[in-house]
Amino acid sequence: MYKDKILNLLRQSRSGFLSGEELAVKLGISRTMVWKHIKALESEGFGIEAVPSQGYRITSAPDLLRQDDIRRGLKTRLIGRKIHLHAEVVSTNTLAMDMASKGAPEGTVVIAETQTGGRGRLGRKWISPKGNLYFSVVLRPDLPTHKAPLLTLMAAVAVASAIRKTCGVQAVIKWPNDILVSGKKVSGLLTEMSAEPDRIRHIALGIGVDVNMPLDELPPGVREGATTLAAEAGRKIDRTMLLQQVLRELDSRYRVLLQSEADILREWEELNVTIGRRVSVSGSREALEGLAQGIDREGRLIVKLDDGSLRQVASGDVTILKGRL
Ligand code: BT5
Repeated sequence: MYKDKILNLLRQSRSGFLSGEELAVKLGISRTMVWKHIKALESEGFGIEAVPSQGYRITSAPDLLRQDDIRRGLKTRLIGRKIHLHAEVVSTNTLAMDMASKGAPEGTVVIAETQTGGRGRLGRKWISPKGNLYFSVVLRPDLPTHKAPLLTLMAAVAVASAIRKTCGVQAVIKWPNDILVSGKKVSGLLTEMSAEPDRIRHIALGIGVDVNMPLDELPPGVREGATTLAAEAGRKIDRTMLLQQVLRELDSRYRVLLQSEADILREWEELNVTIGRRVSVSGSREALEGLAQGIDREGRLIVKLDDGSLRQVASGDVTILKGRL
């Protein structure tokens, strides 16, 4: 606590400097305690200069997410009311689902710097090195279960627009849960649900974004289909700003979605690269190939097969068949 306060005071100081004495007085603690907290900050990776007669000054900060930084200027109504930040977890989605079942309030966000058992869909892995974003949002939407896929579409819109605004790259959505930049995956979404027979009880909306990691952190076979925002933007990305923007975009769209899905679906259509393309779909009930014609009001993909018949696909993996449009 004092550690964070010292950090904030130093950051707010006009000259950048504050003496041990000034910090001690402002916080009502001894100078020895100030010194101990300065040492603790240094051990967390902060560069702190101590200049005689001027005091302490921050010269560099570790590339770590911090509660205070995330909260500062966030200004969301619901999403991020509670934030749990961890250095390492097995999976933020597993943790968020567990917390939700124990009563965690709607809007709780669980974040980790790295995951040891990050999960994709269908038992697949989400490789989670440091330098990226991994987080899950607890939602308790008053919606029937068949509308749950709309939350994934909403999250995809939020992530794609946040990436566009924060990083200035053309992020697009591939149905159902991929965000692509330059045709490569930069983010994946995992929506998990606990439900009554017909109503959603709670949802964990899991979001992984490849931000600043070196691409060779991903194994061959995965690397070729992936990219990072830093690589695409040609600069290191401020993860806190990106995270805040995703949370803001989720916050406003969630409210809209609970009223009517029309606006979200329209935005989704504008940002997606699936509709109008020839696709093959695997991992759903039947493997099929055809023209992706649109999505219905529940977020299912409508595929027109070559015999002219229509199929509504609720889940699966889509490959866009280039050159056969
Ligand atoms: C997804 O699954 O794309 C959902 C990923 C969701 C991850 C978030 S992180 C926070 C939260 N906590 C979790 O445990 N999960 C969520 P899917 O469509 O099944 O794609 C998985 C496939 O993407 C893998 O089989 C790999 O081929 C590829 N992949 C794995 N790690 C990747 C990465 N870091 N970047 C890009 N592609 C990756």
